Amino acid sequence: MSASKTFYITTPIYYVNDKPHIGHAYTTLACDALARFKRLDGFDVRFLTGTDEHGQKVEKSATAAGVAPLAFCDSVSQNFRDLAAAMKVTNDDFIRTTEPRHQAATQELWRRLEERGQIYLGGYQGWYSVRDEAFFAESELTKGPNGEKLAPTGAPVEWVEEPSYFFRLSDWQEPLLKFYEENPGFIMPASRRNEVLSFVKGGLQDLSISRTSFSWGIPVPGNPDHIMYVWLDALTNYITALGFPDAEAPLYRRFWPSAVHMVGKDILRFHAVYWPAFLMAAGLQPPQRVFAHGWWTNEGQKISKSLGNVIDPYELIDTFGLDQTRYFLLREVPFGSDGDFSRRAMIQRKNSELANDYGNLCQRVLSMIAKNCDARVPQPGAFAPEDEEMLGKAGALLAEVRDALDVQAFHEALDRIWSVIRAANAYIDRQAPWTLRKTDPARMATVLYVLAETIRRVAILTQPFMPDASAAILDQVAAPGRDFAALDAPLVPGTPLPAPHGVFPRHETEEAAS
Ligand code: ME8
Repeated sequence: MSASKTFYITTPIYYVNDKPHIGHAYTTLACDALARFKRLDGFDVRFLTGTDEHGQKVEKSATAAGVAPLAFCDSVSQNFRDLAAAMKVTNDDFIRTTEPRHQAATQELWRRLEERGQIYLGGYQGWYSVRDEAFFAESELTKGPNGEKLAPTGAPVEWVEEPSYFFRLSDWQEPLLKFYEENPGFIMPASRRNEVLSFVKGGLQDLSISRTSFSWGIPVPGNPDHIMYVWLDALTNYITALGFPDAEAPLYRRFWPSAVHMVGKDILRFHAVYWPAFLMAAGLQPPQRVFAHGWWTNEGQKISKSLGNVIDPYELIDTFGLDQTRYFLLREVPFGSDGDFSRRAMIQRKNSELANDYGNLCQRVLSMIAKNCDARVPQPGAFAPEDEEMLGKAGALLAEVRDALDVQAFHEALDRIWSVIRAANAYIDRQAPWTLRKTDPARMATVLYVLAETIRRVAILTQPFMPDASAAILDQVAAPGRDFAALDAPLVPGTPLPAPHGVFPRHETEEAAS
């Protein structure tokens, strides 16, 4: 493995004011698919997720639950950890912002900013939304039905007047614009990049980065009356987890700044404006990419606790299966766009793309081999042009999937894979090995070999998306290796195969039949 091929992927760290839902599951699964893909592709990968535990929102939730903040954080953070495990997420680390390592890193970042003259003490007067943990200018506010002032996100705002430290964000407008210009792939997708560019071009104001009116946060070094603004605290997690401030820390040296931060579009500004500004101001390098994906709705409605339509990821996994859920979330919506969850669409994809297209292909080929080829990898004869064409399509797939995932286009990667699955189903129908069984058994063996080899290649590439089903398929064809280097190690004729079994059950309900 080449040491230069490193890949650092992060999820947002989730607030512990709520239990995990489909939106959190989505971001984490997307990161997991990428991390798995890069590992199979020979990269040295670091994958981080975790929880964001400070701030007024969490403090209020703990008070409402009648529990001390840390005890509250302990239990909700554990829910996020458990969900990651239930989804077979392969994160290497799970960070909590209440850990001592994080307090040390955040205070050190503050000191560096202060040493470089980037922080000054002033007073803050303005509107704050606790739900967004963000300050808003009067001009950004809208009016609610009763004339109350609302943040652009629809969250209520409160007037805050308190002493505060400020970060000289206004100094970073030009350096940020230059950075975006020189790194066109920093903000993805392109539409979001334009949004950020026009925000920054509109002018940046200094940012209030400390609070005094509550205490659940990291103390400001040298002035413990202040705690740090929760976003300065939270963003620092990405370097804490690599061992910052120790510049010699092996993880920091290996993985910074190769980071891809995966976030929802709601928190793009914090990641694409404030975070690189903090880093540059502290003399550190900004990350490689921030990808902002879209927003899920439920059967056409905004997902919210008050509407009672929050989708529980455990329920999805129980009802539809883990691999099916992973597949659906990454296939249904072009990554970056908003998407709607509907049971109908979920069942449709589970039945037509997984059970019919992929599942039936495997089942038809493997049961024919079990019955007619002595349950061994068949011995092929010379390949006909149509065989070469089929194998060629399967052989070209890695490059296509790699290109798609380099720009986080999960839906496109899956679409490419499915075009090969469909081509294989068309090939089997055209070649009709069930007829060849009587007329030309040698040709049947060749056709079945081509199909088994195609299935092997496809299953190696579906591993990042559907790890369990793909592993079961690879077992059933006795694949000699599992990573992408093994794509070039074809099935060995004569190898005994285990008894085939289906891995993509149909979803049998009244809904499915309707
Ligand atoms: O913002 N559709 O945490 P958070 C898609 N702690 N994704 C969704 C979603 C939906 N309906 N709802 C949530 C925070 N998400 C901060 C982050 S990072 C340094 C600090 C996902 O618990 C999406 O990734 O509010 C979104 O950005 C994230 O959850 C917000 O999680």
